[in-house]
Amino acid sequence: GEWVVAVAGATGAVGREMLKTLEQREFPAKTVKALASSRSAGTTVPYAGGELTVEEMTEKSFEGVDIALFSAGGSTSKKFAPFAVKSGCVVIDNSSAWRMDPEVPLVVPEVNPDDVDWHKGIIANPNCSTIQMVVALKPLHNAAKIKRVIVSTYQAVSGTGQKAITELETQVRQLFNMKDPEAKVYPYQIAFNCLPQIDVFSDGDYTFEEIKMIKETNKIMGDDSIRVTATTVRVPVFYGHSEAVNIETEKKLTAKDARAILSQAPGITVYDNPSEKIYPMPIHAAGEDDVFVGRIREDNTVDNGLHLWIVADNIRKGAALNAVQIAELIIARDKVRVPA
Ligand code: A2P
Ligand code: 11C
Repeated sequence: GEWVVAVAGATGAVGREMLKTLEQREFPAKTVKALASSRSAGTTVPYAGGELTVEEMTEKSFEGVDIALFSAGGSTSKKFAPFAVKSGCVVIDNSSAWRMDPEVPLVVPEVNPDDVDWHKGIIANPNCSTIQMVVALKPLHNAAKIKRVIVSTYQAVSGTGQKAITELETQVRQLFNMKDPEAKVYPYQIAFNCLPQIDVFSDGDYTFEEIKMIKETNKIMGDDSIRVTATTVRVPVFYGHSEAVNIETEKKLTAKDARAILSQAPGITVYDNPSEKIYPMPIHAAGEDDVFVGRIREDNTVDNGLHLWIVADNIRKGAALNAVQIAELIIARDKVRVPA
C-alpha cells in the first residue's frame, strides 16, 4: 500500500470497526496507526490478523500521516483535527464537530461524491441515522423530487458507544437476577424499554439527534427545500438502526416505481416481499454493508406519498464503512492532500 493511515479513537466501537473495514476492503495502507487516549496507550487492538499497539493521541501524532479517520468524540475532534490538518493530513471525522461548518464537506459517497473535491483538510462523516436515510432518499429525489420527509427512528445502543453496549447487557443480566437495573449512560433503563430521547434537548424541544437528521439531510442532498421532521428513539437493540420514513414527492411514484428505482441504486438492497414475510430487520442488517429497504407502499393520505422501512448497521454503513469509502473516494479523485 501507499498511504499512512491513522485511526483516532481506535479502541472505541467505531474505531475497531474502522480497522476491520480497512482490512476487509484491502485498503491500500502502508502503515496503520492506532490512536486513543492516555488511558489505553500501550494496549493493543486487532488488525489484519495481528495487533496494533495503541498510542496516545497528541498534537504530534499526525506527522507523516496521509489520512486520519477520527471517531473519538466531538471535543477530541475539535481539538486534534486542526493539528492533523496542519501536519498535511486529511481528516475524515465521524463526530458532529465539523459537520455543519460551511468549509467542511459532509459526504455520503452514494449521494454527493463530488463534494469531496472542495475539502480544505477535513471531510465530515454524517450521523449514522442520517446516512442510511439519505442513501435511500437520493434516488427517489432524483426521480420525483422529495418535498417532505417524516422519519421515526428505532436506534441501537451501539450508536452511543461501547459503554452503552455494556449497559444494555448488564441491565438484562440484572433484571434476570431480580436486581434493580442501573442506568448510568442513559437517563432511564434501556433494557425492555424505549427512550424517546437521543442526545440533549434543544430548540423547539427537538433532541440534538433529531436536529442533526434534519440539517444534515439538507446539506448532503444539497437541497434546503426538502422539509424534514424527525422523532428519534433508542431501543434495546445492540446493532442496527431502523427507520420508518414517510415521504411526499412532487411527481407521483407508485410503490412499484420506488421498488424499481431503489433496486438499481448503489448501496441498497431492496428486501420487500410481504407475502413471504420479507422485510429488513436489525438482526439481519448487523455486519452487512448495504442499506436495506422494505415495507415500500403508497401513503394515500396525501397525493404523492410513500412509506419506507430502512435498516442498516449503524456502526458499519452508519460510521466506519462510510468513512473508509470517503477515504477510497479521495484516493480515486487524487484529493489526499491539504490544499495550500
Ligand atoms: P480510550 O479507549 O482511550 O478512552 P466509544 O465511542 O466506543 O466510547 O469510543 C471512544 C473512543 O475515543 C475511544 O477509542 C477513546 O479512547 C477515544 N477517546 C476519547 N477521549 C479521547 C481523548 N481525549 N484523546 C484521544 N482519544 C480519546
Ligand atoms: C446514536 N446517531 O445512535 C447517534 C450516534 O453524531 O455521530 C452518532 C452520533 C453522531 O446515538
